[in-house]
Amino acid sequence: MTAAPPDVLRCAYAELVVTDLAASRAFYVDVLGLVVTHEDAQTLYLRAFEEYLHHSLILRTGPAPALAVLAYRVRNATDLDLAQAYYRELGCPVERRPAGATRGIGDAVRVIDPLGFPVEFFHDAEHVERFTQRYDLHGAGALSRLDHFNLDTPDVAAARTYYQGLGFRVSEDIQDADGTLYAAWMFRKPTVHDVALTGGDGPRLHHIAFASHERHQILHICDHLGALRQPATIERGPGRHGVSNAFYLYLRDPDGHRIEIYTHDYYTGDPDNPVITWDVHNPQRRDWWGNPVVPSWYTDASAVLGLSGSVTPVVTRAQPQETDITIGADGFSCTPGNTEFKLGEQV
Ligand code: XXG
Ligand code: FE2
Repeated sequence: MTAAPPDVLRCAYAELVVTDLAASRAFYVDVLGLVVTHEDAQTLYLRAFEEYLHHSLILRTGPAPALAVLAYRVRNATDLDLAQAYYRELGCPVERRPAGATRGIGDAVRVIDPLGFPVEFFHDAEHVERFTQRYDLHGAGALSRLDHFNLDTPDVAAARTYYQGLGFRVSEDIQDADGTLYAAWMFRKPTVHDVALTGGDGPRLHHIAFASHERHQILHICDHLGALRQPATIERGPGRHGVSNAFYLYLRDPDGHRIEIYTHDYYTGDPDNPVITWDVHNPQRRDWWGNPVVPSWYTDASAVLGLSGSVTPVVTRAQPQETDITIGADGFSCTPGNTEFKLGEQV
């Protein structure tokens, strides 16, 4: 590569295709409490309480559930030219989009990245009121901001190399003694991740995650769903992750898109932030308390669309899957008594 990558600030928004906007509104607005910046008959533009850009989530009506785009914000408007040249050199489809092509978003570059995901880079965006101290509007389950994307991709090592080229650093990963990579967590903003790469058939969207400030907000969302008699919306958790140390909850929206609520990971911004590698046999890696991971969490994910809106075919993972392995915290089996989970220097 001779072209320089754009300077990515952070994950910024996702657009999901949903089949019943009223049902989606009931979930994202009435239960999760996201703020509506704008809505029309086809579309909802949502943000969390601390966000001042126009939206961090777009829900658009369509024939079948899918991911339409993942968007990263770049530092300067000039980074869009860099993005265009960078992806052209990679041989990826590239599209320049004028300001307003997406409501609230300025000039942008959209690509199909080498992993097959539809990705947008933008800098300018409309500012709206930041509701940080509008406590009169915060519910008990208030969400503060978008935290990360999680992507299913068949070859995690190749995906890690691609994201490293884009300037992302690894915070944590899951490997086996042969060096097979099962998952990697990568960041631009100084948290554990902006994007997680999960080994699986892909490209598919595993989940998007919103951060809350406190654990009690996550617990309230569980209670709220219980009171609505919708416990099946809760797929996994609440619990404490091993990777990231965050407190978590995974929900499935009315179309099956997976949404994580996430809080209390750690600062990663120093240049020598240590990488933590977990052995795939460590039963605490995905749940610190050793609770089972439901099989659907490993198998289910959302289809992704190409730039023209057609569904992208999925490539099967050829390497071993976590679900094939004897793992304690995945609900399939356990290796009791095996305390030798250390890989290299790491926990
Ligand atoms: O955000 C995350 C996750 O990628 O959703 C999953 C942090 C940790 C984990 S894991 O299940 O590996 O603990
Ligand atoms: Fe996550």
